[in-house]
Amino acid sequence: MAAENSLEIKPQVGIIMGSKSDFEVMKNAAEVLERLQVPLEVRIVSAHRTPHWMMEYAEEAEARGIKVVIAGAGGSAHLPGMTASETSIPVLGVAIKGSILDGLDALYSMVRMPEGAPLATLGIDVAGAKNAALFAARILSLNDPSLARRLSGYKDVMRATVRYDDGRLQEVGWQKYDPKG
Ligand code: RP5
Repeated sequence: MAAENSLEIKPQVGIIMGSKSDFEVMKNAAEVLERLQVPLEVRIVSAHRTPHWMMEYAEEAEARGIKVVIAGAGGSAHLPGMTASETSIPVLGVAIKGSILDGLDALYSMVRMPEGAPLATLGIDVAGAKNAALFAARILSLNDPSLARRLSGYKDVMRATVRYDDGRLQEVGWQKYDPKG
């Protein structure tokens, strides 16, 4: 019903991945955005197995209210680049490590985009996925002061964690320090 639909929170970030095998990495991006209260959607969109669906997603994302796409893929990794080619909104690529070549194949594929089709490439695997989420949030925070405050709080927690870790290291001494403890 129209009244119900108007209350729906539209996703602002679209997280897409080439395969369900990318999920364990890409869910890290979703978790960061959820923590920052950024509305998101998570979809499986394969450049090679569902090329028409990929184009449809890229063509319609902006009109559906998506402001940034985070695209993760491994291997030849065409999804992020092709999505960046079709849409005008920012696309952030995450290279998935996969079972061979350590993710360098996907990373090189993403950083070799030709002039005119910009794809921001954030890195490989979990750190790449988390940083893609933080970068997406930074883009959105330019027009959202309360998100900017939440991002600042995220940094505060990070800083406090490092200071706590250092405090523990000093307390027990490096000879006895257990980083997992
Ligand atoms: C890519 O191929 C996907 O992004 C995935 O990283 C990789 C392997 O996919 P599966 O064979 O595991 O489905 O398109």
